[in-house]
Amino acid sequence: MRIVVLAGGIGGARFLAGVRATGEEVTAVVNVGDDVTLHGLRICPDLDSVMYTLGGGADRERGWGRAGETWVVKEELAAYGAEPAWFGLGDRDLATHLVRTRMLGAGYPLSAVTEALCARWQPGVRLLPATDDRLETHVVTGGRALHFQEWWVRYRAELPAQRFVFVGADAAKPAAGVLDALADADVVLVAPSNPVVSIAPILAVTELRDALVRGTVPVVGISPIIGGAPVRGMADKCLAALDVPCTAAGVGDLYGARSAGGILDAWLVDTADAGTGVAGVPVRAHPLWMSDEAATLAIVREALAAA
Ligand code: FO1
Repeated sequence: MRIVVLAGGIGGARFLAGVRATGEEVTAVVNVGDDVTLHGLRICPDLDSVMYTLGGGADRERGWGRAGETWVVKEELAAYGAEPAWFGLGDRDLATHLVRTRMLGAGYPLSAVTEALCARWQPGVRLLPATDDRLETHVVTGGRALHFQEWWVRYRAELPAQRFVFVGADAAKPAAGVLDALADADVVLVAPSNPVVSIAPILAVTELRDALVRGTVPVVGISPIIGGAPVRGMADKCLAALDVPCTAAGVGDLYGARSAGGILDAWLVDTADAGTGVAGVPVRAHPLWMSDEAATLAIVREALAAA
């Protein structure tokens, strides 16, 4: 069976470990809206979180960056007063950004760069960026726009977001391989990632979203909200900016039923949210805590059954 997963970073990586455990052929279409250029290097947080986590190199509790990381270069940068000091670049992580930046500079698309980096990490799933073009999430707050990373890392998402703008989305095309993967898939899963800053920037790539909506491949979403709270991260602050209720129903409605121009054919909610209704979308309740890979695999099997 061919499974395509739309995913963000930390939650997406944990979910993908369960999808990989099915032993099926898995392609992850990963958010690039978090990507940023800092200190002259192109950094792709969600692609790297998935690659390191599935490749066994991630720092488990941090959720991003490398295990066994050191921060000597970061300290040296700070000694020079080289801004931004609020974004932590680890010494091991830097090698990834140096290789990526050099390959991008040589003209390779991000999809080829990702494939090259994955040759080392062997994540066990195929990683594709949603687009090879520039697409960056900027946050409008207090009448000005901040790059997502500044809002998220420097200000811990404490500044009230009025709007999220996916800069470049209008011109962005699906990355090489994405449309073929969607066309050949037996099922598409929407990972329990942040719906606003991880999944929405993927769906902002118009041809990608159209391929989902107009395709015949069943799309099953897994709720990132359990009992009215995000499993991890700050989805609640992001949803608030869109006036979307921080509930399993709210996110299900945000994605919408395929029959109503949305993307969902089925919606998986936690047992705490059993009875959730989403217009036009069959809902199934199943424990959604990804406490370990076996639990995540059970969630994936339930999603495949829903498909
Ligand atoms: N998150 C932080 O909270 N602080 C950091 O200093 C930080 C550095 C960083 C470096 C590389 C990278 O790939 C991710 C990094 N992140 C950091 C996480 C990142 O901001 C978020 O994980 C994603 O963008 C949100 O999914």
